[in-house]
Amino acid sequence: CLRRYIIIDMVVASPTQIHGEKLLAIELPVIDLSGERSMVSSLIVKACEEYGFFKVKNHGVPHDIIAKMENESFNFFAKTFDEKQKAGLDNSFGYGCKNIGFNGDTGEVEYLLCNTNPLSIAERSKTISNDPTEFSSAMSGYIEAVRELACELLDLMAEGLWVPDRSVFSRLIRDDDSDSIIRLNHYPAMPILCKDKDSSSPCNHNKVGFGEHSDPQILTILRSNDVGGLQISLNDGAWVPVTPDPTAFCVNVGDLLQAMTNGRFVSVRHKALTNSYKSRMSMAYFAAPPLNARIAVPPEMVTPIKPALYRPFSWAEFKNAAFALRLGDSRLGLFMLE
Ligand code: GA4
Repeated sequence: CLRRYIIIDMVVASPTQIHGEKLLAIELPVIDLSGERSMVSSLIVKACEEYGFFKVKNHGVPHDIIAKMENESFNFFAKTFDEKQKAGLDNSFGYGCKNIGFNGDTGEVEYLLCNTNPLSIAERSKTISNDPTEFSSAMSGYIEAVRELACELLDLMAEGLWVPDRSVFSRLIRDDDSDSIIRLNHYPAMPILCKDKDSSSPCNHNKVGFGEHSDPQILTILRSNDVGGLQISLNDGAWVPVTPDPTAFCVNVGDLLQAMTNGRFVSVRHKALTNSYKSRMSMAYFAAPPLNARIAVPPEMVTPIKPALYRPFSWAEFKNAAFALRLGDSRLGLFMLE
């Protein structure tokens, strides 16, 4: 059974509670990739349909590759603001602080956003690290390993969906022109300040690090340190805190995968809150197709009972729409058929 809810008593203040919102503690499905293949693929499909999120263990990404990347990320964010600004934003890539996207969204986060192309990583590393070769090798090694994991998961999804072309999704990411990106996030600890000391209501306003949104790409592979903050939205409006687990990856369906599965998989809205005591670090790989890729449903997934929900579109078209909107806006609606 995948679904296990525990309702948290709202009277008790906890760092993950948000004032006035229904909050559920849920255990996301944890899928062991070393299990029997057909069982693993059907568990993944079920998780993508029910939650759009799941965790994977025995994922095959070597510990030293993760540790090396996390160490580089830690060293970068430990630099002074002036030093970090040398990797400053150009066309949304590079170092950013508090500003998210181009349309006025903000959050308590600083980040490094990079294209995953090896040449552009080598070039950008010169502005990021005092030892660019080391940084570039850590990042390229990490990207290669998580791309492999993303492709494996996408193949398992195609198998679980009984799509005859098993690499229909992963092919888009393996493409040399794939527009995949990587984002290193640092959410500094943000003490909660109680404005009204005499109030009987608990002080539970954790600041928003990265506001509510869905990921536009195909699949996101997220790794965080042992500090919580990620919350996912269930369709009844409840927010679910995800327990951090540095030994696992948290995987979520993006908008494109929702479109390519004709709405069977859900691209679920999520957000990251800051922690009041500890800083949170996360590394997100956003698996995306080439800009000119045509995003369409495999024909087997369209039936008279389940007619096509979205018109075919290119990733460039979708990406432009996403970047023209605010972070929390819904984008797939623009591509829905009548
Ligand atoms: C959400 C997922 C990734 O972090 C990201 C974000 C991007 C940005 O931070 O510049 C976006 C956001 C994300 C969705 C809508 C647009 C674009 C900010 C924003 C307002 C890098 C991505 O690809 O889309």
